[in-house]
Amino acid sequence: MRIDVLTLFPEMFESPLSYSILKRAQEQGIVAIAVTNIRDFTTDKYHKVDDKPYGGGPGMVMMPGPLFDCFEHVEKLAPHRGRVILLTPQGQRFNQAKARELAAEERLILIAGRYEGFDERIRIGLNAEQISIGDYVLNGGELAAMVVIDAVVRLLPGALGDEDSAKDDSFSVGANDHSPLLEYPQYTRPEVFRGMKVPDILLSGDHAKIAQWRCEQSLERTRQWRPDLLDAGDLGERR
Ligand code: 9D3
Repeated sequence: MRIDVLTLFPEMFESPLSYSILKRAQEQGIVAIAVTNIRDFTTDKYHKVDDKPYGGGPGMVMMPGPLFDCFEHVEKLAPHRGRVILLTPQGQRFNQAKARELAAEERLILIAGRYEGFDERIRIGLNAEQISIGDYVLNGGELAAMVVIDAVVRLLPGALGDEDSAKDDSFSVGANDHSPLLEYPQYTRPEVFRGMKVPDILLSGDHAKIAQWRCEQSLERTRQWRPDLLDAGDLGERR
């Protein structure tokens, strides 16, 4: 997969892309991620990328000119157009189903905005989809773009080591990436930590019993902490 990111703050992407799974996936050629600065496509003396909204109102709006020029440059860097996605608070809520859908693409072009928003002709002219990562206000689309990249890349074949991917296989009980249930409680050494003991069942060696216990724990925690996940609508959506 190739992912292009258009942003006014390319440096923000450097650190998140240089660790762990995202780093390894790039090194192994599973994904190529290119970050392009929209400001490089300004033509005026002040490298202006925003302007006042027509009709008045607070804040500034991203101008269409530099973004279109940037997009048209980036678009030509690879054969497929793929999916063109604006990160905006108005978008559809990003979730695991959307991550799986995007992971099936050859290419993504993510556009992160700043200021109060994009000139509407950007969305229309680029025929872009919109994605929001949740109902809270960020300072721009960059962190949202990184969230999408993180969630999508780990789904690409080979991106996870064997150890990680095994968790998602059909033999795991209770929670996995396709399940609407929360994770069961996990323990590692020592057997007793500050007076708190690992549940006996996990030390019993009875794998059928352990599987059943984990399943019950997943269900109970979901009931207690995320009952919304057990709503019929949600169950259907995730399958
Ligand atoms: C005054 C109305 N505000 C909309 C809620 C203006 C506004 C605030 C913050 C416009 C853009 C932003 C910056 N946010 C994003 O670019 C963004 C975002 C977010 O704020 N929350 C969740 N997902 C996303 S994706 C991009």
